[in-house]
Amino acid sequence: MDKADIVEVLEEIAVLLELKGENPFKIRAYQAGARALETLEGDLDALIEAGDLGSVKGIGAALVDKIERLRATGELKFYDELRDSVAPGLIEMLTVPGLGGKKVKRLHDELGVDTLAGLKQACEQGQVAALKGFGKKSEEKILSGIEHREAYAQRHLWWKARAVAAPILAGLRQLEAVERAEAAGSLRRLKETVGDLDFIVASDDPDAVMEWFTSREEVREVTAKGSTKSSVRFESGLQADLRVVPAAQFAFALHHFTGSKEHNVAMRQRALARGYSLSEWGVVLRDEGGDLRPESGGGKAESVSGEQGAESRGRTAKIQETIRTEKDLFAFLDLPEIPPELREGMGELELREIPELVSVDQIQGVFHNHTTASDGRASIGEMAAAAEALGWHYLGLADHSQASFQAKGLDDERVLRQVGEIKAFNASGESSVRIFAGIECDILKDGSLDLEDATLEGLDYAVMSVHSSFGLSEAEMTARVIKAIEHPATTMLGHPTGRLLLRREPYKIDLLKVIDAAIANRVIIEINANPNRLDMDWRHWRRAADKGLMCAINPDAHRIEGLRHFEAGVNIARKGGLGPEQVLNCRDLAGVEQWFRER
Ligand code: DGT
Ligand code: CA
Ligand code: CA
Ligand code: ZN
Repeated sequence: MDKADIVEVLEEIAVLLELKGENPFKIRAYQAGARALETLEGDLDALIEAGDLGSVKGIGAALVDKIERLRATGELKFYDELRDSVAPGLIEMLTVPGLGGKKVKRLHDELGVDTLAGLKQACEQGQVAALKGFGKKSEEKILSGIEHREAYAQRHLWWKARAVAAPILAGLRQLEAVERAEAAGSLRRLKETVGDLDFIVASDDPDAVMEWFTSREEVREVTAKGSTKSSVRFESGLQADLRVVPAAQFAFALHHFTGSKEHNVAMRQRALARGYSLSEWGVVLRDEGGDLRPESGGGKAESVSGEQGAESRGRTAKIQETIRTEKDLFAFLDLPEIPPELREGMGELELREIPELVSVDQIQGVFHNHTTASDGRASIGEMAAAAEALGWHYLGLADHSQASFQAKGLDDERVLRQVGEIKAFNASGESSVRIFAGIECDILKDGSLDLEDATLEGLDYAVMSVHSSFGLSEAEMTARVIKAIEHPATTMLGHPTGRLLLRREPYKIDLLKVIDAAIANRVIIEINANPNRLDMDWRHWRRAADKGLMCAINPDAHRIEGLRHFEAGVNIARKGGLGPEQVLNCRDLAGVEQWFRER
């Protein structure tokens, strides 16, 4: 376990001890230990080796052994037993914003609640507001926290859903019985969150496919098993539907179950206007009144009598035969092949041609990443090596500024020192990747910046972000961010709404005004590609792209593995309709240097 993970365990132990009402000195020992370890300058392994961990101020004797164990094995019996000794409902309550160990303990002791449902009921009955130190406002906040949490629990991050879907799709494609297999639904449309997975398979041996699908090791529960459709639920709560169709229906089924619903409605209307009815089973001439549903045995089409019926049935069969792919289907309705990520029923059927969308292989580097100087876990050299392995030509580092003290943010002096280190690194020839010296500078409550102008001028570029005072009014927050955008040192605006998908709602801000200010000041807005953020949202990019706003895809990596998240950012850029011209990451090194210089 690395240092930062150990810090998290110590912090969690402190919260659990609070929850159990343990001795405050003991609790403080873990909090102090976590702080001491977090700010430790020297090498942890060397300290352990030399037996000197206990001499670090803040790390008491009781913690030395625990830290060493976590470092060596990643496990700690004391921690596991502590977690097991607390009711799971109480641990869940800790995930409600504003509830820490002490408060959860009081709710438990004084109201007897030990589940989220119980807490919700207590809020609804006004019992929480009546508790000393809570009040009406905090009751409302807890209640809305629980309600958001319930809604959140029904969806999953795209990144996690893809990780579950990928091996299933690969497995399906290897089955002998499977002719074609695709993932459909919101996953295929690259939505930021996914409700459930949808797989479409072409096969004439559905039972073999269903048997394989429902007997996967990762399946926790089979909720339906038939020869056309099966559904399963995985450990994480994520569910998946699998539909098996004959090869002749594959394109129709894939298109239908890719959705979105709104897109399907528009497609059906377009088909109707041309005299056809379109469904997941195929397309039929309307005057035939046909129905291709398999369980209806050919349906009403069967009941059409006489020569005319036979003739139109023949024509329908011919159309059906010529449509083997989605591209054929779109062409049949005189449409270009609309990529799944644009199928949201937001006017995509009016497109006469599909604009070029940015793609993963066009990305030449990324800009907003952290190192061990603030809260990242890799050094400059390690990050550069990882970027080189990804085939990139440049990498922007942007550690936190001082106001983000919990992230060990840099003050002016440390920023300038880091600039020196980056210059030396670039000069050393250690890596073919050029490192850009940047900062993720806090936008303070009044819109001023967290570092001196002279410091900001010494950087290649600067990302400005809001990390505090989320509760401002919309007007105040908008003015605050626009003030930062107007500062001459600002190159990019970081995660413009502060949302954490399925965890925290965006703060109030008028993005239309922010977008206009960014364009007027030639400031870039990032797509924060961390799968938890994906901020700015693609819905806003659709409009912003038309107005000419420039974008940067920023993984906000805190470890080398995090750089990979840039792919999630590319997805959102595509969904937002952005082409390579509007994405700074698609420029070569000279192009990026020029942009920074001109800004
Ligand atoms: P999700 O799972 O909530 O993230 O979103 P989707 O889009 O994957 O929705 P899902 O799984 O309920 O259904 C997959 C697709 O099937 C959906 O995008 C469109 C199609 N579909 C499902 N139900 C309906 C419906 O009632 N009408 C129409 N037109 N299409 C539907
Ligand atoms: Ca779905
Ligand atoms: Ca579904
Ligand atoms: Zn940030």
